Amino acid sequence: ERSSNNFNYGAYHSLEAIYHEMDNIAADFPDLARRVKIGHSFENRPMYVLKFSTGKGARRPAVWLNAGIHSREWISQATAIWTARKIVSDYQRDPAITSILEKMDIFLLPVANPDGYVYTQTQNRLWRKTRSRNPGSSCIGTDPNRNWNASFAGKGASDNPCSEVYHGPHANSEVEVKSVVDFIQKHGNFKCFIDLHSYSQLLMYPYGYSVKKAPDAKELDKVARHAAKALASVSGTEYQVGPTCTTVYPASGSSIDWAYDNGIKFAFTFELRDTGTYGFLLPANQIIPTAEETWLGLKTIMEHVRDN
Ligand code: ING
Ligand code: ZN
Repeated sequence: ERSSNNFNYGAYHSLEAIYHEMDNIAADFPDLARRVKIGHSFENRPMYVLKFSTGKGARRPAVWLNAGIHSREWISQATAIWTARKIVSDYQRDPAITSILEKMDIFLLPVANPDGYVYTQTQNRLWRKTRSRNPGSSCIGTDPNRNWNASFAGKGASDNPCSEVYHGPHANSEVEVKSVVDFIQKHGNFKCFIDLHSYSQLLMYPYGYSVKKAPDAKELDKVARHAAKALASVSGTEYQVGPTCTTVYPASGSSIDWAYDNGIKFAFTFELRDTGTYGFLLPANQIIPTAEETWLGLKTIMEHVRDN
């Protein structure tokens, strides 16, 4: 049974509600969207992606849109599910998304850290990490954005399980990270990886693990500036653009550095609204304005990927 129009995109939702809305989107647009289980979390919750495809050929060039890797950054998961509905609504209406989907598939993971998300809704609103156990420590969880196999355990990550940036016992130790890595590697044709975080209003590209310049830095900077400009055109929200390491701080083992070093050239991280007034506790009345402006940034990047 369908219930497409009762999900309030201007509110924050439970994991179950988000998963149910993903199912509804797929049911409403069976020729365009499919919900795919890519794995499960430490606490055995399913991990679902929406695959958007116009169905012409297997393993087409693809875009990975990642959200909610840090559970407390609720604007990320909320922007992602809004974006899912936007893609199906605008296909064959907006020439930009239509042409993107004529050439590429989009995979969208709205809740990359389901256990953490449930924990922020029930126990501790400001929980960031996974919920995996750490043998020999009473502290819980690993930072899933320090756990990727890209200069693992280097600068800007901690070997202390009690740290908010604990890198975990080894790269891909977190089943949530491993599930994404395995899916992307098995697919083999991803051209773009975008990770949505909050907050600070930044648009960044590799590297975080070093101040070394990415070979494609010039092009990535140009694309990011173009995207930030499009984003700002909606309601004037200003983003700073640059490589992670010098724009925020050094950080090893991150998703976009792994993507970039594994052949996915167009690797970006958005730090969504705001700049600190509300921080992680962004009021729900900013969800739709944030998602609307972010969509223009995402489309600008995907159009560049389409044409390159
Ligand atoms: N910020 C990111 C973090 O993981 C980041 C910054 C982006 C690091 C890209 C590495 C790569 O710390 C938040 N808010 O989580
Ligand atoms: Zn984050």
